[in-house]
Amino acid sequence: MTTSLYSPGTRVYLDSNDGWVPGEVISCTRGSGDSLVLVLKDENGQERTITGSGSALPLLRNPPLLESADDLATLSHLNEPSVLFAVQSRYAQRKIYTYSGIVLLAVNPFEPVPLYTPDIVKSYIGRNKGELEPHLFAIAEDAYAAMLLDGRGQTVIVSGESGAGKTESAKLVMRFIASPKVQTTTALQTTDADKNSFVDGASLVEQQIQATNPILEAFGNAKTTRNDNSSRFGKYIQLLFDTNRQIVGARVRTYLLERSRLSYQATTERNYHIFYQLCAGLPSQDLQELGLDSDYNQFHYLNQGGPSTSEMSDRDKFHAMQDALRIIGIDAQRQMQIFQILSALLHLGNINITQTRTDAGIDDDDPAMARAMEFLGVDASEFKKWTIKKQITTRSEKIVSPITAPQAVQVRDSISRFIYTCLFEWLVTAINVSLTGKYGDAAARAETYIGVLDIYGFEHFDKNSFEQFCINYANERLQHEFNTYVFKLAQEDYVKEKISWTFIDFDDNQPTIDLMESKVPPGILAILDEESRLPLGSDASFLQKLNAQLDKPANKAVYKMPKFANAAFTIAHYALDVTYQVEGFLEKNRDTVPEEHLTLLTSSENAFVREVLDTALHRTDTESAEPPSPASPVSKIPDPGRTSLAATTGRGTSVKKPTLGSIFKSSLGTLMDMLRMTNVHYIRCLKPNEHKRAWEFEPLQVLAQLRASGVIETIRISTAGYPSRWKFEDFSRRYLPLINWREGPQLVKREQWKRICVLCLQKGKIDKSLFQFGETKIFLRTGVLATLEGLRSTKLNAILSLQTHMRRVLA
Ligand code: AD9
Ligand code: MG
Repeated sequence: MTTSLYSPGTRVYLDSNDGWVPGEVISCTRGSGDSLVLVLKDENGQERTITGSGSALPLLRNPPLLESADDLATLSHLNEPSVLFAVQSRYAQRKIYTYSGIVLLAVNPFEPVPLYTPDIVKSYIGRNKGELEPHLFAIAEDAYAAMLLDGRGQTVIVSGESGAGKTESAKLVMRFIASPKVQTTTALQTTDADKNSFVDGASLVEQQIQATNPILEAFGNAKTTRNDNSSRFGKYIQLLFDTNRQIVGARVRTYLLERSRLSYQATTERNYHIFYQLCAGLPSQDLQELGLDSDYNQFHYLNQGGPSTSEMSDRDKFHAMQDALRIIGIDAQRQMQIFQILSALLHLGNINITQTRTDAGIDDDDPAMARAMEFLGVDASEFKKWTIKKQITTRSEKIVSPITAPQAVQVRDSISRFIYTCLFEWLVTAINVSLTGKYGDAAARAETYIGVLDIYGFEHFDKNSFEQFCINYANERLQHEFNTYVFKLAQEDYVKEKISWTFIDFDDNQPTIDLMESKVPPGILAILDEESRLPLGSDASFLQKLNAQLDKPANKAVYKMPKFANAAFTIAHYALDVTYQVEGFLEKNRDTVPEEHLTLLTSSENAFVREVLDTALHRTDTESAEPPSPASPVSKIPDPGRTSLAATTGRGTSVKKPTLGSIFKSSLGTLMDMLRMTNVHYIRCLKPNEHKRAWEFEPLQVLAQLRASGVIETIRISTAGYPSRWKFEDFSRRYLPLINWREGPQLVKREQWKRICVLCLQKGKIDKSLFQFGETKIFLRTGVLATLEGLRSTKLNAILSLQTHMRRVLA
């Protein structure tokens, strides 16, 4: 086999320090045993000799036709450099989109690109996926067309690492789907889209749908080291359609907002945008009333990341956000109440907690506390008491004891984080009420939907904690769905074309998922939950239990105790191994606010504060605006999971909170069930460089992402066995030059495509084991297309020189 793969002129990739360089075989001779001696030349003219067999020999490079193919699944040689070079050479031509089978790859251009103009929007409407250049709009149109076809729900899943372009892509997809289909006359903008983003002539519903973005981004996005506008929550938005396939509304579900950011930001990072927007955008009188200042560095919650260097205009964003709030029905008065709560949080963070000899202390007339409590409608002395003391209930009595200053700071911060999360939940609810109609009428009228999932991508930092654990767990689950789906599709093609095939194994990540979420035997989340419920549970004993229960031969491939890191454990993810520091896991999973504080807050004098807490603690979905009764409409559209912060254990204050891990697990479970019911479409965003620089492509960095997202693996799955599939006619037309010039045109005339295919394969001396005929397509094993391409260009060159010769003779 190997001998026939290499001969003088064979195009290959040669290993180099930073990946591969294209090269060519100069000569090929037999070495000892089954080894080959190859003399090679790289594109810089450097020669080298390689002796060996199998994987020691260089990888094969595709013929020029395929090299920058707009669908990687058509590559004849499916190896890493081929995939990488295809994406890279397209990016160099400013083509940021490439198909990879059913997946659209999108490489971030990091500058506005003229790809979303009204004309382009229009051109993709009603067109099939393969007809035009790869594009987000083609995927969106594909989803829309599939929905029209049989009314089935659709989901567009957007994934990729932080800063890769998921949110921008998701917004463009949403805009394409929600834009008036008949006359699309307004430009869709790529960045800074929140300003003037509303499509002219858009209906109220369409405006409301677009209004969700500036609101959710203000409250749920922040500047991180990787992305100035990083989403710190997952989002699934369903655009709802009625029987006439008109948009009637939408519904948003959010997943696990990052809580720690509210009270702590790493260097150069920021808190959620909304706080800076508020300080930059409010008129000075309002600022004064709220005790704010356009110089936000005086706030502990806003100054930990160092001087803010956001490029984005907070003031403009603030006004766009206010417009958006108005569109979803939150009037100026309500907005002011929201701002009051936000200011209260900033003041909370500035409460001065001191350490006396034994316990924590707060001045009775601490001005920050006074302000915060005024806005929250809570009695300052009660607040103070329960911030510097704790109460333990034993069987017979309640014991109150002092705590230390660091503990009191923790209490204070946990309250801020809790209120902020409630406010976020309340906003999501308000958005849903507006998007589905107060009593869910729109949801009731809806017959089908297109969902767009914009979830945080796989993450790994120098230090990884509970947040990364949850994010990566979500990605494992998504990857599993993806594998199963792609594999199923590949099989369906074989069955449909009635060709014989054998089961192809692929890397299944189920063992990793089991390790993370299994109930029996307990996996990591179960062990964490158990430990979190113990009053004396600790991160250290959590780790001990992990090691005791999980570090065993059965888990050898997925669970590791790191050699050099203390207080950490390693999980082998589908993308790569990630080591998690256990510190903080328990605290973050418990996510508790002292019971006494909960009581204070839920009995606040401020009705809006009570409403915010109540919404988040008890119900979060829109249908709850009215209790469902036989008379009230019930949505036919399945719900991708509620995000309620607490189980509904009845009203009152003794709310028993489930852990964050268990909430996340169950909402992911519902989401997966939901995705399984829909037709899925995949967009994988890629980040071409770390510096957010336009048109700079770092091959190794992109390769890592292609590996991590399983793109290469899934091309392999979807094309397992037979990487190339061509319709008889397409194949015939391309390779017609191979066959007799008299017979060819005759066959074409009679449309005997299959016959032409047979003749072409005979001409290429292609072994029977290397192809199969299906009902409408020809299936080719790896390398066949490269052989045929070689023959074709030889033939065409011969014809060309013959023509030149004839012309010269005749002249
Ligand atoms: V995170 O996981 O939420 O941190 P995302 O969502 O993947 O991340 P985002 O969409 O926010 O990344 O994109 C990051 C930045 O890349 C944007 O702020 C834009 O400046 C830039 N970007 C992304 N996509 C496009 C595009 N299609 N055209 C122009 C883009 N710029
Ligand atoms: Mg994002």
